[in-house]
Amino acid sequence: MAVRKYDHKKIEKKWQKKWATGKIYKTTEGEREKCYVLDMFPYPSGEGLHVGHPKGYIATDIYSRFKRMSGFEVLHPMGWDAFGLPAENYAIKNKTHPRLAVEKNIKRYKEQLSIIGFDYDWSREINTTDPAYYKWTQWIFLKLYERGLAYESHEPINWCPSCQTGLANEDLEAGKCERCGSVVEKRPMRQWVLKITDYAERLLADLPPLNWPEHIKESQRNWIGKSEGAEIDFMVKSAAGDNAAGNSAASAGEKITVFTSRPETIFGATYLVLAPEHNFVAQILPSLSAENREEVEKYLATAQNKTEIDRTTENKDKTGVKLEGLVAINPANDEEIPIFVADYVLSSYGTGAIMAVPAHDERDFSFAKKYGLPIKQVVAPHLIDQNNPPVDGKENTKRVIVHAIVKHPTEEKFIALKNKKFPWKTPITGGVEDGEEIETAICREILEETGYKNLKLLDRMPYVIRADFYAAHKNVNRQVVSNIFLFKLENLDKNEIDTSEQEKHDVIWEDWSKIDTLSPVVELGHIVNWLKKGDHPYTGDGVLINSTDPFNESATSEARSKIIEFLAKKTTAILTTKYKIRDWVFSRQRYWGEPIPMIHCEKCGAVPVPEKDLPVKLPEVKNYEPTGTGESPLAAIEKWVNVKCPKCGGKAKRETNTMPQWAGSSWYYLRFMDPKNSKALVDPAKEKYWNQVDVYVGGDHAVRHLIYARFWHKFLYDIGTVSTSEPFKRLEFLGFILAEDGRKMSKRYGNVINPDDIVHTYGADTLRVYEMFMSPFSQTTSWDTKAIMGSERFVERVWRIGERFAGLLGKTNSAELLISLHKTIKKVSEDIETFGFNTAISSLMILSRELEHATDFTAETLAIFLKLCAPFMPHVTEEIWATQKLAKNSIHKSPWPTFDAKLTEKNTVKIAIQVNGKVRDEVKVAPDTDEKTLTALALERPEVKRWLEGREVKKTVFVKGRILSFVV
Ligand code: ANZ
Ligand code: ZN
Repeated sequence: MAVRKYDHKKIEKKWQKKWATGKIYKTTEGEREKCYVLDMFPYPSGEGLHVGHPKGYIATDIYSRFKRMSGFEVLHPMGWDAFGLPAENYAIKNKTHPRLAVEKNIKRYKEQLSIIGFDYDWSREINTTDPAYYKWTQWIFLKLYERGLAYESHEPINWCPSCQTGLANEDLEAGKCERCGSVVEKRPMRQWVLKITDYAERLLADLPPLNWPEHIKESQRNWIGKSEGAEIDFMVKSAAGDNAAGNSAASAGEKITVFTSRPETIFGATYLVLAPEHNFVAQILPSLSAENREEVEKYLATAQNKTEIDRTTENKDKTGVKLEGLVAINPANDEEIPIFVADYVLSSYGTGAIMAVPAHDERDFSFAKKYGLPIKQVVAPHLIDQNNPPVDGKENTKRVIVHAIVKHPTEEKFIALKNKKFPWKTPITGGVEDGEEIETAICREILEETGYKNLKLLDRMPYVIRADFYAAHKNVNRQVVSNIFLFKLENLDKNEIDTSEQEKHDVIWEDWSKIDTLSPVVELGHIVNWLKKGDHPYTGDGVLINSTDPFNESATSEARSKIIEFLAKKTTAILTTKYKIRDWVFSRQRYWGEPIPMIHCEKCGAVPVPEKDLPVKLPEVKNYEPTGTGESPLAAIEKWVNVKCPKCGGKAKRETNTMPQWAGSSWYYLRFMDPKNSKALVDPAKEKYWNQVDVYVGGDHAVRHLIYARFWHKFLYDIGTVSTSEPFKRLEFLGFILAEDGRKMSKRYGNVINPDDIVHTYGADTLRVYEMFMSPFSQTTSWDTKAIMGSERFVERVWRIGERFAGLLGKTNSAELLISLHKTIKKVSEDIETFGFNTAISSLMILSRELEHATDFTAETLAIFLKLCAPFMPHVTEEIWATQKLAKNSIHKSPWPTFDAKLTEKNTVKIAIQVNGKVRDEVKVAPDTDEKTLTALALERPEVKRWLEGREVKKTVFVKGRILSFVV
């Protein structure tokens, strides 16, 4: 029988048309269990789609087809996020109205999407710029306003000088405008702000049960930035002996409230720091000495020009200036400590003032080193020797001990004491006698144990360690405080060592690189870390030292609240919680956004537009370019701006700021449930039915969109609009497709690959298979046009199997084929469910080879195979389905195959694939798979291909059921 040629163009066009006219993907709310599958909808840019964009869409298409065939009522919609700067800037550049530009771009996107064969129900298409849609975006704003969650503010906000608009914190990347890369300025400006901070705790608390990638949850957590700590008041007074009378007058009785996440470290607070913007700085300025004032003013000016990132980056040089003539009183011990102004403290977090504890905070540590301020350790790491833990009932003895690392005078070596009885090597260690100086003690110890006498002290570890263990030789528990020193020998002159010492250990020179192989002191980790990283403070938990009783020796976790209680008797000190997230700056001074539905009346102030007057439509204008003055272009349209106050009927003006680009996308997934409803945002029954989005797929916006949408969703839950408190049950984050040159695909680089061209040359089915096969879904990979051929061959093989079937009897399956078939059903079902598309495809490839070489198989087997392939290659499978008359209805409406567990449990073996003797891959096959099948299979595997690329296979060695080896 002649095999017809596979003509993807004809087939794909034909079926796309039939599916559309037959409305086979129409979604209705029914009796069946539902499944809501959603892509992060695109904003239709002027550049059109490149091959990277459809990756997520292909995945949801496969998933939704699989779910539909598995008996679910599937909602898989598509729409357009079309407000915002990208559309507006495109329009300005191309001198068309944004509305027209958006219409044109949407048309182009739809064409591009439609030729890939997606199963969207287009009757549910939405567009955020459609007044019928943004009426509800405005409605949500009114509800937020009603409940006090939208307010006006005049605080300085981020202003992008190039985009000419205010921005939210979420719109910044490393202090720059995320869109255009300009350094943002702080500008005081009237704006609308949404109180997302009211939801901070819930946004955090509801994360754990979500089936989202851990790194996305972590980004959300970091953005919310919860910090439990305390606010503590420090009194200010003029420095003793200072006759700056002005200061004492200006500051008498003043107090500075600090926020700290570590109140238990307060005995180590050796100075205070104020953010340059802190009120107290401006207040005290006039009473500073002329010299100091000038210094401070100069400092304030430079700080103003730095971004927050520059100010807070860990390894950046910390700068600051001291307020002369003033001190603060540490309420824990009444010590007088200096006050600094330094820009590593931000005014926007906590209280804008800190107590600096240089011994336990990196930033304070580097600042204190630079300015020569005291560093006082108050927390010691508390280690328990797990090999030698304290024994209950034994006497506890306290000791101060010392460890020394002693370097060779000329070589990269250090001294280790090699024990003669036990297999260990230790640093030089000794106890400090009562009344003895620590340095003296260690020098004595080195001399006694090694005989070396000309020592030079190089450094001392900046903190001591508390360690507990059982000292077997003395039959007591030891609680030690250990001090660590680094010495270098001036020369190798030495004294004779005592025989008692000689019996205990040998003195050996170890290579410096072996420093972490010393044993068995528990402090070793800390020591090595110090030697490798250099001086750094201890920032972890432990036990308190150098504080007062009863706090000394207590665990940091316990000391926190006890110290606050103690402080509260002397000053104001309370435990509190802070969040890093800031309220959402919601105004944009641009044209292309939803008008904020507010009216400003001379008498009544800000008055909301009555609900019945929604939507407030964006007026048609000639000039929509930004004014740059901080006013929206809408302000110039008098006919639109001047209105009557809805409250008093007097003269009033519309709000002319528009909403940010993230408004419409913060609730669109709800509208897909009920896109045409003019009475409500979503019908409650429909909302109940579709409930949460079951799988949400996208590859951007780890923070912004997801946090905004969660915020609005929770708000809508609170006002009874939705019945769930989280919008997206499961999130799959996709890895991007980069250009062949490994860079981002962009017109700018001239490396864009257009999906239309790929569909034209290879067909949509091949494009779909390739994008899913190229790598695990969440992995970022470069496009490789050469590699498409493998997917093309696979699709063609499926076609040939269909054609070949016509020539078979169609009566029997071999036992082995049946096993493979059922295993493949299981594997493909599981893999699609977990987004393991690439492995699903490889198991289909394996099965396809078996079908190609089988002597006979039944129509049922062919039907099952096609169904498994259908979500990946919907066109070619539908065509074979129809020509082989496997059923009347579309394959995409047929039930998903089920597997027989008895068959899937049958054995298969793992075959190692070697290239030049090295195992490069592994495949699972039936135990008696022959060489030919296996070779063909192996040659298709990406790993094997990689090793064979450009080389000639000289020989293959095959051991049945075990190994296939290529020699090249
Ligand atoms: C004393 C202290 C001791 C601190 C210590 C840390 C370690 P998180 O955990 O991120 O919330 N801080 C407070 N307000 C600040 C501001 N406006 N700008 C810069 N730093 C500020 O950080 C809270 C800690 O960061 C606070 O606790 C404070 O330093 C500092 F061993 O106080 B801490
Ligand atoms: Zn910008």
